[in-house]
Amino acid sequence: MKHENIKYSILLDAAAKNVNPIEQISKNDKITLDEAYAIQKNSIATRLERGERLSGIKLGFTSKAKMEQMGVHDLIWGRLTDGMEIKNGGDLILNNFIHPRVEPEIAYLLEKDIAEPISEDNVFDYVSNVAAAIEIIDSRYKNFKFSLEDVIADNCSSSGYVIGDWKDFSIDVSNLQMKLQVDGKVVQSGNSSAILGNPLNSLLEAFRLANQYGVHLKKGMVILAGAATPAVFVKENNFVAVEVENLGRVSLNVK
Ligand code: OOG
Ligand code: MG
Repeated sequence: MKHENIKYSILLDAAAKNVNPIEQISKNDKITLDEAYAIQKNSIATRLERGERLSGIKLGFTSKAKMEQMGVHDLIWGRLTDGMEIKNGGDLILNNFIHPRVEPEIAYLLEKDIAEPISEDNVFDYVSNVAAAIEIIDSRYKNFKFSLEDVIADNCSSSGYVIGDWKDFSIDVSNLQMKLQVDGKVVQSGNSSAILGNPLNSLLEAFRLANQYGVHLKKGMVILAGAATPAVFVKENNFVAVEVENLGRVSLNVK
């Protein structure tokens, strides 16, 4: 890995750890997509060395609404760690975030280590559950602005997630109403079909990417399919809930 890229991976990790945003890489340097993913990997490796554990992966920009909000038009993926998980109904501590946003998502749970390519035919052997979820994204770049390469290097803004009660994977999630509420008011609403036509496509895409990039997905890990609507900034004392038709409700308190 290039010296400069190691430096960026350290800067991004420090920005998250110290809750202090940095300049976009693209302001000074032109990196390739491969370099951006290498920076992400190295940056997250530093977190893992501090004792966090890889808990899954997330996809981003799987809906038009998200692409348009952020001006980025390609599918991206990032790593989740156990340190990012907030229990359902738990607290998001604002001091630990730079400028957090929340978005409504669908999560999947793996019931077996992935040991072969996954398609619609064998996905039922590996995935047991699905749930409503909230993702907390928190760009490590100033003003939440980035290029495609910038956001990939920054682990796709991943910074937290909350999973609702797990439901059976056999539930059809291709066409479900999804609502994001803040303090009891609906602030975004959409449909799960906005996520690559069906969140299941996102799941299959996640398996393909994990395989391509050599990420070992294991039993108990989660996959976030990507938001169905634009994300919303939160502030102190907000109560955030996501409701997905047939999957129920998941929430957090901003403290
Ligand atoms: C990048 C992360 C995108 C999604 O669900 O589309 C994402 C960002 O918007 O900061 O997580
Ligand atoms: Mg997301």
